[in-house]
Amino acid sequence: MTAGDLVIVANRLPIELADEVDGCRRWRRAPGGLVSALESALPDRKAVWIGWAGTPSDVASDTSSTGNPPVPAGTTDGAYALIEVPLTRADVEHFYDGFSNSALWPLYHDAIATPVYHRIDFDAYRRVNRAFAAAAAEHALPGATVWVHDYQLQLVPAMLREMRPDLRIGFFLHIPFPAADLFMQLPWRRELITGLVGADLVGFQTSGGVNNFLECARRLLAWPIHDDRIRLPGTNNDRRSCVVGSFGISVDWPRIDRIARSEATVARAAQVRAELGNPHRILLGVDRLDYTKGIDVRLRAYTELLREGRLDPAQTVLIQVATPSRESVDEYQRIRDDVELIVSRTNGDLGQIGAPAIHYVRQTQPLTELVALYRAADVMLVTPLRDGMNLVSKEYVASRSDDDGALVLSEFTGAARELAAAWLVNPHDTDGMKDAIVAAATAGPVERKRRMRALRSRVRNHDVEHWTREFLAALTSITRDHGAE
Ligand code: GDG
Repeated sequence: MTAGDLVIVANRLPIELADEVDGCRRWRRAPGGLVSALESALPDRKAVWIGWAGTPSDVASDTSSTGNPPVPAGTTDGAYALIEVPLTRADVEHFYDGFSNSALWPLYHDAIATPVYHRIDFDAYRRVNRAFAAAAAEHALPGATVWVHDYQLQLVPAMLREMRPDLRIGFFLHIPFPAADLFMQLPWRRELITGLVGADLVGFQTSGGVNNFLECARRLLAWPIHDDRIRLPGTNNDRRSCVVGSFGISVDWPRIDRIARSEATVARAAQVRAELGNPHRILLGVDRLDYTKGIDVRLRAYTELLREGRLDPAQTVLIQVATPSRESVDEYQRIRDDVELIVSRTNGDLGQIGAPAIHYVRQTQPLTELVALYRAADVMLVTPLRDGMNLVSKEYVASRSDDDGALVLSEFTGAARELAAAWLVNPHDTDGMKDAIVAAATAGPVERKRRMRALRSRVRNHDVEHWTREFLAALTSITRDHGAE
């Protein structure tokens, strides 16, 4: 049986089905920061990744009905083993679209959209979390480290602890943890908090998340809390603590830097500019098409600037890449409609034949193309209403090996804590945002360079490998201390 001394548990496996040139569908490595981050920590370890493969088990994994190949047992380079947790269509509807993305996602993002609480959804959440915990219990070697990821799996730490008390368990939340007054809405608030404190270490993106979580733990649990440590009940021998900390995630700097400096990328960036008619200023947005990302507010601000003549439509172009996301959830259909209405109105009113004011691309792009766009963009617009971290802002910075470009960044992202040299904006304040966009678009080369150098130095020294090392080192030292208590 496959077993590891480092077990990653995440909603998705790091693979995806792709149509190859020979017409066959094959599994390939899914690109993504988390995958590269964790790979940098894996070389010396026997690692296992547990997750869902992305297609419901009652439709898909069977080759005869769909033509899909079976999920591979490991990555092609043998870096780690893959264990699939199958989800049915009902699980996807209630656990994933339902409780995870219609209750937790909006609630944890300050209820920007109204969270929907259905008991049938939570039942599925509990059931699926138990299946993930059981898979981790089965595939972890004695005393192994298990690292559980994100809001879809908050019950896993306590469930796994009960099945396998010998394990060292860490949990990291990629999205914000909300203020206690919001969290208290949840009908299953105590169960979720208890689920999380099953871990030895619970990590958040920012100190705000840590403080909110500790406040909820104080209100909901009767256990003593000292500083960042919750003392759980138990006899002297098996008494343990759950430690809480902030660990801001980041990007794979060496990989992005390599792509950004390549001749092909530099040439592609120049080609993009030429194809747009060599405008004076290119503005760029890159986001999943999600209502938390503030795509609509940024497009409205930009349109007003064009209408008022503060930006010249003949000299300015905005590219918005909006990657399709969670399309079966109603709120996502609504934000898509809102964005597309603004794009078509602005282009209808202010664009010219062959020269639209907004280039809107609702398609997933290869990373190489994204990096070329980052290099071509004079101004990067990152304006979420709330975001745990926001990797796009850090990718932009990592791509600018020419020390040029201007980042406009929402204060409500985790990244804003680290990237203070950006033009910081409040996305609820349209006038303030318009002023910041104009300031970034008209800043002189000396100011752009000064700010970009400061941003680059921060991200270079705190890349994703740093994040992985810090989290795993903290987890090891906490559990070593427990042993000594
Ligand atoms: C969650 C939290 C936190 C986007 N479009 C394409 C593409 N992307 C890539 C970006 C970036 C990633 O997706 C998006 O990451 P973000 O951090 O910006 O946002 P979420 O997806 O909401 O991520 C967030 C993150 O988890 C990590 O902890 O920072 O706060 O919400 O890497 O480049 N990649 C490619 N084509 C696209 O079209 N290849």
